[in-house]
Amino acid sequence: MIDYAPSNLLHADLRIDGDRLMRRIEDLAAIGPIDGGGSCRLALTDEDRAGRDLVVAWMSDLGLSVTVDAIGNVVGIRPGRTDGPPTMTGSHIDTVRTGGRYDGNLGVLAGLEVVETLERNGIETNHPVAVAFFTDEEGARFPPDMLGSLVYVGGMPLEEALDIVGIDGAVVGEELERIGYHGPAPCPGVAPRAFVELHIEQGPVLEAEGTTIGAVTGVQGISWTEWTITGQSNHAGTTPMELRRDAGHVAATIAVQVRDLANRLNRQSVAEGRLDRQVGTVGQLNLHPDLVNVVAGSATMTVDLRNTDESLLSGVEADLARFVAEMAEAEGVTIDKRTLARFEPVAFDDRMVETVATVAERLGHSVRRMPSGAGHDAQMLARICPTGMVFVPSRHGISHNPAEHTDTEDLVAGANVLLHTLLVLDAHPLESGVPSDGEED
Ligand code: HGY
Ligand code: MN
Ligand code: MN
Repeated sequence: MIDYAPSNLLHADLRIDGDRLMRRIEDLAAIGPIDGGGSCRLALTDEDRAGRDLVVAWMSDLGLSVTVDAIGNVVGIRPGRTDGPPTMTGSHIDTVRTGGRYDGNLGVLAGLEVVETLERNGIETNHPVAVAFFTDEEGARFPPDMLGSLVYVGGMPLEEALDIVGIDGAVVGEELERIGYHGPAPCPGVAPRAFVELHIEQGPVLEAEGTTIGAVTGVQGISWTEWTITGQSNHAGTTPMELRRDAGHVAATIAVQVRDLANRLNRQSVAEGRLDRQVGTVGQLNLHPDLVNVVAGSATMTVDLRNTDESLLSGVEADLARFVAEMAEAEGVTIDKRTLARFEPVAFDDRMVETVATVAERLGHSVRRMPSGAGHDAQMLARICPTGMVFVPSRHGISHNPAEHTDTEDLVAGANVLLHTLLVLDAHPLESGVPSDGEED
């Protein structure tokens, strides 16, 4: 285990410049602005391009060598004393339609702030330091989520990703060309020696406990499916109830069942004293022809199911599928199901988790270990290198909402934990993919 006693704390008094970080956060938030102070920069839209161009300009201004790969991932590298794989940090700058200003952006801009802090203090690291933003982390326009980092780590062939059709009919490869980010660097990308991502928690835990830093232990499993229900459009006034094949009724019933399944499983978990919690969301629901006086002939909806326990998540998927089949039989409709994303739970290397926790304590912050309810690029990088995450609190646990907020002092605390975690990882050999017990290089 890394011995992070103060004597080992390199550059113990080094801190990031909070004002500089906040200026960059505000400047990026101003791209694709929406009411309430958030941003809308859906992946590969013009707004995403503008955000990308701004961050790439900042990378270049900092003297980083910038590469763009074939799925649009952007990596800026600051050289170290030696060549070889970088210690990497980063996240995403694409947003959902109702995005806040910190989701993803904090991790990328704190990475730039770490680089600028090293530059301005004349600190040369042993290894290169990389700051990355990955394409389409949200998956809201082009599913699955974490698409760019998934391709980066070799989890999806590039050609398959380039062919993905979005919710608006656009195609990933064509949009990358259109915005000028179909880059020359090959996919999969270079495996970093380690990856650490700073992110807002997007949930209520840290705030409720009055804790500043989360040392993230892993990411829960994610199941996204799209259901297309085909019934028969008919007259709302003349069609007797028993003759209807109402796709809208089936869709609504499925949405209620998603909530009931989650609640039922959570009651059982609480009764059995387990910590797992099921969540279920119907985020998209479209009826056709979507008119007041027509029984819906068809419906398309999405179901997002998540759990930290893979067997429970699979069980909920199976329960829902059975329920949908019974509903289809009863209402005389047909159902087509398409998987949009399916990722099993990910556990981060516990020595990375302990490094984040130890650094946070050494910097005087309260810290707790916790899983992530949201998906993150880190869950993909964990497939190819030792990976950890740093969380900071979200006010009222709100995210994917322009009201998303984290106090400046917490943002700065998180960026300082990121700075010193990267310095610890730089100072320690990472043979066989894990921090060693603290010998110097
Ligand atoms: O969906 C998620 O968990 C993330 O925001 N992409
Ligand atoms: Mn995010
Ligand atoms: Mn998000």
